[in-house]
Amino acid sequence: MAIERTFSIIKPDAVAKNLIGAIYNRFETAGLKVVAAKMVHLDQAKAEGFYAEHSERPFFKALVDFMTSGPVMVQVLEGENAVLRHREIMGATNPADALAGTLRADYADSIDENAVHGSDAAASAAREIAYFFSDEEVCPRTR
Ligand code: RTP
Ligand code: MG
Repeated sequence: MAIERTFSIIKPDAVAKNLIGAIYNRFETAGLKVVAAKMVHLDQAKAEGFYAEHSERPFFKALVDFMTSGPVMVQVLEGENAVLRHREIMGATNPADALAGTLRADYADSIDENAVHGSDAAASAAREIAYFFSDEEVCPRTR
């Protein structure tokens, strides 16, 4: 299986609950290496651009309001089959549907405030990494 990279956000609810370290521990235990990271507080334009694919959905305004409500941690994760592996450890979008032991089952309160984001495909991972990180901010590949 090829080594790939994916994009992750620890959302404002999880940052506010002091869960950054716990969530990083889950990534690392799952074999996902942090190869870039920073804390940012999204403004409305940055959040709207990130979730542009959902701009016509009824939950869009609430999603943007939530994502701008406090700082987030953004990171690039590297590992075998990283996009799918990361989605597996995140769990379903709605924490009520998320498997036990996933990040959303353990740390999310609702579908609107669901703790983490992860890219859903290799193409979106590349786009999302470039939306937040310059080339110099991401560690070069070593393997
Ligand atoms: P994300 O993009 O944040 O990783 O989440 P996801 O792929 O699991 O879900 P997606 O369909 O991309 O939706 C993005 C975010 O919008 C909110 N949402 N609310 N009320 C609803 O029906 C609804 N559906 C989606 C969630 O917060 C979701 O994470
Ligand atoms: Mg999504």
